[in-house]
Amino acid sequence: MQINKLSMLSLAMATAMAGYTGVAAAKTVKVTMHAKESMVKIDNKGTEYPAWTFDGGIPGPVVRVKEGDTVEFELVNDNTNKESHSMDFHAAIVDVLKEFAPVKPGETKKFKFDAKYPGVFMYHCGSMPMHQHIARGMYGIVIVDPKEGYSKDYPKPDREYVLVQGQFFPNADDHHAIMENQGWTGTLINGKMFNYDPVHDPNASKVLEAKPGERVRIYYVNANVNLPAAIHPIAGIWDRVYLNGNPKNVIHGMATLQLGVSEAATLDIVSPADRPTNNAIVDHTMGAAMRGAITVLMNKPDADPNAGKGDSILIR
Ligand SMILES: [Cu+2]
Repeated sequence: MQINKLSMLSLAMATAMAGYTGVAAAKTVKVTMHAKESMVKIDNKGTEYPAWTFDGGIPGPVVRVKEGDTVEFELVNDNTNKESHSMDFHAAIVDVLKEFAPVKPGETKKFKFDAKYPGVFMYHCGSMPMHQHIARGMYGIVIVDPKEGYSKDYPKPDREYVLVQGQFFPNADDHHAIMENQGWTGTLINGKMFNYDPVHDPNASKVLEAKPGERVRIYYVNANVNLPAAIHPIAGIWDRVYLNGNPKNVIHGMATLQLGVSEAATLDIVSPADRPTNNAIVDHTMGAAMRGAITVLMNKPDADPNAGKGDSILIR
């Protein structure tokens, strides 16, 4: 993600000169992504897979803006690619035939949209066969922070983490099988099976970390091709769940949140303050959990002070 400070400045100045006060000026945020057809590692032991990606990783880059901002987006389809690709931002209100149209290899497309609603949103490639482009890794998350900022109803979290779930089909070329949900052998969390689960995968080395009693905010996207997800923090309860991540859509005390395909949510958990504990954030759909959808959250006094802060909310 790139932010064009000049554009931000000119808009901010224009707003200031128009006499507005008390409301943060809307910014223009420039985002450029390159479609890349490249090998990626889809598990902790380094198994390689011929992915299609935004910027070379699964998921693509985190796009984070504030409600009211304008996103100026550019998709570069590198001329080394074989496929057309496109961008479908669920945070955008535009024309599917215009802004989201396919971009051929060697071509570039630009469009812009205003982030009108706060929350969390999926993005994905919409080129045909769409299910294959998503299954091979072309998806990611947009976070639109509310313009009002934090409040009693939307408290400031101590840590933030992004979790994007996807289905893994090892036979990447068989798009008929992917459409029929056949041959699905893995669930990717931020691009890897058991990415943050050293309990079930001896090759896993990463976990989510927080200190006891901290409020941990998870931004979750279900980027599965065909299956809903049932998101549950084992040994915990979601203190608050914000449907689609919108602070107005709050539910308290949820054990499990069902997320349909492409659905996203913001989930808060607060661990006991008086002792170290662990949670396992799972897709409670057992076929998904056992294929890789288990994420360990360690709540410990010596948690890395930088984990889940600033720009390090998606752990690669
Ligand atoms: Cu694509």
